Amino acid sequence: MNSSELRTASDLISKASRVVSFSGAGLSAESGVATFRDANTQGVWTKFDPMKLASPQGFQDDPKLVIDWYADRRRYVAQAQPNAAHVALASRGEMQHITQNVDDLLIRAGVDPDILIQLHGTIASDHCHDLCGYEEAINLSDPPSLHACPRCGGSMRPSVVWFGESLLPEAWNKAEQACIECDVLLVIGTSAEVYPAAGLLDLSKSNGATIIIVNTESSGASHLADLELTGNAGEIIPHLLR
Ligand code: BV8
Ligand code: ZN
Repeated sequence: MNSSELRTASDLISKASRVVSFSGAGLSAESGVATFRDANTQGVWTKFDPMKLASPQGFQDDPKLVIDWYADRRRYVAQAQPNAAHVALASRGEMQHITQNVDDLLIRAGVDPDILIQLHGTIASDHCHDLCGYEEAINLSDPPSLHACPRCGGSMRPSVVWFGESLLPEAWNKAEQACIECDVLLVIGTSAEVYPAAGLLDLSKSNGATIIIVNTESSGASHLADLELTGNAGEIIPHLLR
């Protein structure tokens, strides 16, 4: 990435009236939270496929294995710190933030939960898999093991959207609206391979937004980029938003 691209991108953002960020696991990579693509860097889980574990089928097949996997991820997230990209995004109170990430690093960096859209839910709470409506906040540093819903006796599971599950309508509608209305969509650290979330990038482009991508490599969104800045989010985002 050269400095003139950085300047151009920074000018586009400063002149825009409505900037929305759209982030994926790469935003948290420099905080030590493994991405899905190289989830295998998370040691003990090298022999498991996240796509299998993050699914209702995986939970049905081996609920203890799935809950233990989330407990391990929760402990990782608890000891992780927001990186410079999270902090830079949090410094821009006028922006709206859409994330596929289930960690709480943007919130811990100071992003107002009211302007944060967690498309795939949050690892910081559990709810009843039998949908009685019971939910509870989780202590990420001391996560629960597999346990029954205290209200109906069903199974408690993380409040994330698993593969094969629908996204929450409220989050989806808010994200769609933001992508349609924004002038600049700042796409950070996503392979843009997970749908329907990745479809929001095409929607935003077709509604006239300028697409700026920050990623360490090309991605499923590269063909939509007006500008693609190659490098670490933790280094580039603070320059773009200062
Ligand atoms: C659904 C929560 C249907 C769990 C997650 C077409 C339409 C609709 C659905 C589908 C479709 N095609 C296929 C599907 C099914 C599926 C899907 O998309 N599969 C993919 C893999 C092909 N989608 C679903 O199942 C969705 N649900 O469609 O329901 C339905 C309809 C009606 C009725 C019932 C059902 C649900 C998808 C949500 C899944 N849940 N997370 C959990 O986390 O435990 S998704 C999960 O994947 C995470 O959210 C994670 O964020 C995401 C992976 O994507 P990325 O964030 O992009 O991360 P990735 O590792 O891939 O990439 C990281 C990037 O960062 C890389 O590009 C890398 O280069 C870059 N990077 C690394 N370091 C840095 C960096 N960049 C900058 N700086 C760095 N330092
Ligand atoms: Zn219940």
